[in-house]
Amino acid sequence: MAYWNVDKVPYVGTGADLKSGLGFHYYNADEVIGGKKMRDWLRFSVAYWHTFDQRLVDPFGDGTAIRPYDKYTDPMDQALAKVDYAFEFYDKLGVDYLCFHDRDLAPEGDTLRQTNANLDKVVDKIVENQKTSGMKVLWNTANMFTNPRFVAGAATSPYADVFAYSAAQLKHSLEIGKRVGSENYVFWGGREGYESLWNTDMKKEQEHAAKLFHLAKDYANEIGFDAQMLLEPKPKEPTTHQYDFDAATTIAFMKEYDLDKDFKLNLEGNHANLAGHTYQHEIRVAREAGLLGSLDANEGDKLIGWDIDEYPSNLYETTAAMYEVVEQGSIGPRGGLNFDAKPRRSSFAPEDLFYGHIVGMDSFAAGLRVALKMKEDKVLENLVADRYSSYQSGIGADIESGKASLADLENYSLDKTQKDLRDATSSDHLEQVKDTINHYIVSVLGGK
Ligand code: XUL
Ligand code: CO
Repeated sequence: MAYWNVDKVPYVGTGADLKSGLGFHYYNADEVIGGKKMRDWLRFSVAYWHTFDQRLVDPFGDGTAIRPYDKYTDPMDQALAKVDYAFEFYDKLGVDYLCFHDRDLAPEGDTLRQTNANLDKVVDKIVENQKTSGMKVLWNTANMFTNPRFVAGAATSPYADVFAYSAAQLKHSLEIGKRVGSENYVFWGGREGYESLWNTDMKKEQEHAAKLFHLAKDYANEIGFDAQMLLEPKPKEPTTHQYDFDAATTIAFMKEYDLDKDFKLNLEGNHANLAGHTYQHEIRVAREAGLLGSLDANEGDKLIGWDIDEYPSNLYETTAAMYEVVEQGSIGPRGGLNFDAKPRRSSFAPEDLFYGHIVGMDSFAAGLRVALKMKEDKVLENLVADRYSSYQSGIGADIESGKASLADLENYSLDKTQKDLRDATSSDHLEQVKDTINHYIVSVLGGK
């Protein structure tokens, strides 16, 4: 039976009619580029929450989404039916991975025991569908931010019962991760932060957050759930300050609490922007620390101040992100690109879920093609090597090797004139570099 009124999305390439509609122009799943199939470079994943549950609400308005399973009025009937819609969606789109929160899948009961029973029924159906489709789970997670019990956090809640409940919820979520074979397990601490420092014991809250992460990893080891653990930074929203602020802050936290051996980072475009960074910056920081785990694919909007989770379409940003990925050789040991993204409130039709993923997948596929070509031609590599070449000999080599003391450097510098130091620098021709990048984007994609 066809649940979505859309055909399987074909690869049409760039030769097709510009307005040809549903089709990939740059994403050709089985094409080998840079030594790997595109599907293996990108490992695209569909986010259950935004794709199947999101009603397209915003802070000022109700949801506008029209979804084909709205006809099911009983929440459990709808939850079970949605699994069928989801798996047909994955097949038609041609993705290999899905991601979900526990609460995306099934309604809560009054007790955790009842909630777990609802959830297990839906997970049974997901496991069945995985067997027939081969779909894999990139990561799962526990939603510990929506229910009012998490008003002041989950692990960082001042209320011990809430910590205990969160740990219990997490335990079941890890068991589900094992059942569905999740390759990673994500923690996004939506409410693990504070509204005000005046009533907050920040040290205690951060110790509690670390405690729950350690408990989770220990339990995963105990049950043989071999997922890569990931922390997902975000600076704020819904809290005024979230402890996992950005990549650098989270890495410092991981090192302080001895989590950096077992955890890596899941980085998201719009979160980077909220922290005052580019996506590329966040990926670079994680990559250079050896802690890049996976990516949530979306983008923000310069004109809107909140997390809008827009499908990525900015080729400049996707090229920059994929440049870092190509540099690392992969997104992460088991990473992928999960579309933590939703349509705008005005694109409320069911097929817009396809268009959104198509523009996102095509944008990252395009970025990958450009980044690989830039890397192959060593454009930026040569430029960067040249920029730092003064460290290869003379005083630069002495600085690098640790041979030069402050006294040596004083001796070397004392009689250098203003002109000598001006002559030691040279223009980086940054505008020319940017023109080169534009030229790569246009020519690589145009020639494809
Ligand atoms: C929220 C966000 C979450 C996490 C998973 O901004 O990104 O959807 O990815 O909880
Ligand atoms: Co996310």
